Amino acid sequence: MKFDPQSHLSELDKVGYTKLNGLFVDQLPRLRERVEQLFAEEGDRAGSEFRQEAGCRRLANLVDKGDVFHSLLLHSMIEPLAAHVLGDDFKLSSNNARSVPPGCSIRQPLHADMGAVADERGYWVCNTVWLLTDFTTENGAIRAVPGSHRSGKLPQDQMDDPLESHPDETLLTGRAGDVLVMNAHLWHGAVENRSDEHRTAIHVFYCRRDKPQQQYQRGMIRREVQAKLPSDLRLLLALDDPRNDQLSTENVRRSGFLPDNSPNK
Ligand SMILES: O=C(O)CCC(=O)C(=O)O
Repeated sequence: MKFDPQSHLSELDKVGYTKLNGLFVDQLPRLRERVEQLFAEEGDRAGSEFRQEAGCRRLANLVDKGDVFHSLLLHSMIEPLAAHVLGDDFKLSSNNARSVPPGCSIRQPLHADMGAVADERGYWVCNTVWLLTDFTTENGAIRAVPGSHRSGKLPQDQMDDPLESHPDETLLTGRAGDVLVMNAHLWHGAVENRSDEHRTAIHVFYCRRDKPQQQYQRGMIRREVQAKLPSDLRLLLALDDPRNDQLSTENVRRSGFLPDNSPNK
């Protein structure tokens, strides 16, 4: 694998996403095994700590659910790209998985994650999608509108129906083991799965430190798991950050498009 940092940074600036090919191929078997084990263990509850999504399988709070996920959070190739979008002072916002079952006919509306709009300091959300399976033209890959992160607008305010195709949208395909890094203000959303296999990915979602986490890590990760985390991960997760406690405790858990039917709100 050969990476050209400058071309990834330029792509992030210009189109709003970039792909690192084959970055975690070695870790695929362990990650796939753990994700499928969690889907089996959690059954109907899977994803309920955040939001469940009609027609698709989700997992939330992965930092709590295995060391195998921890190595993705501070990857040396990803950190500079996230910092390019967010500035150096960023934290984890959430760590989830999403899997589109074979034949799933439901698509996501175009959205920006958390419904986030860049503010006077600039961008504040950056998502990384770790492909556990190939993303093909048939199996529920992510569509995105290149350059839309620069619009300062949300699709729901600009389109009659964000479920419809956008004239400029393109499909982000890739191979298992690739990582897609997205400026998460980019208008994007996964499409239907017309194949006969699951399409599965892990999301490591970051935000600027002055914003709320999508999922309050200190409140969700069990104390015994927190106690074993090294200092660089504690910092990333904002476990010892009183400002984050304030920002992230009250009714956040915001999705860019999923309704909140959680009993916590
Ligand atoms: O399909 C995926 O893994 C990403 C979907 C997405 O954009 C989201 O759930 O916000």
